[in-house]
Amino acid sequence: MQGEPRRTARVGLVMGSDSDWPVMKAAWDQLHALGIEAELAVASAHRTPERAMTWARTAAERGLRVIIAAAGGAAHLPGVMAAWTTLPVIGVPIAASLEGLDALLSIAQMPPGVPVAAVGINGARNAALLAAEILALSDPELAGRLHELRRRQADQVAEREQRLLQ
Ligand code: RP5
Repeated sequence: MQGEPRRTARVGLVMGSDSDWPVMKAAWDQLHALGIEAELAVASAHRTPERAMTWARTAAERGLRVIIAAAGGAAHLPGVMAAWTTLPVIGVPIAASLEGLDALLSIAQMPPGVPVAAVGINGARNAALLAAEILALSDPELAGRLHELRRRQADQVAEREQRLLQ
């Protein structure tokens, strides 16, 4: 875990390995671009099960409101998070093996009663945006920033279309 968690962190970003960081940095950067404080941790469902359990069990009392959990291979970490907290958990399948299909299925196929919201393989940025949308339900300023992001995105599509014709 990276130092003391920031007191204002609302999103917890946890990865099964530091090798997931090159993918997950996009989530971290997107959260910060939206002005959302986040907490970063490496905790494996298999290699550090107690650390993973404790991090999830204490997440809500630390002030977190959403968890983004990334893992590759037998990607059990998002499910373990969801088992220990009722905070919403967004799982990011990492393409560490089998082009990420194994991780996607591991994350998506949760038993009824313990949900995890799975984004696409290596879908780090979408995970951050989904976390932001959840927070924006009770944060009108953040909702405004998300609307602005969507507007800019739409403008970029139109600009690219124009370039096709030049
Ligand atoms: C998973 O196994 C991790 O989330 C990572 O995606 C994958 C490989 O981990 P390392 O062997 O690189 O630590 O648990």
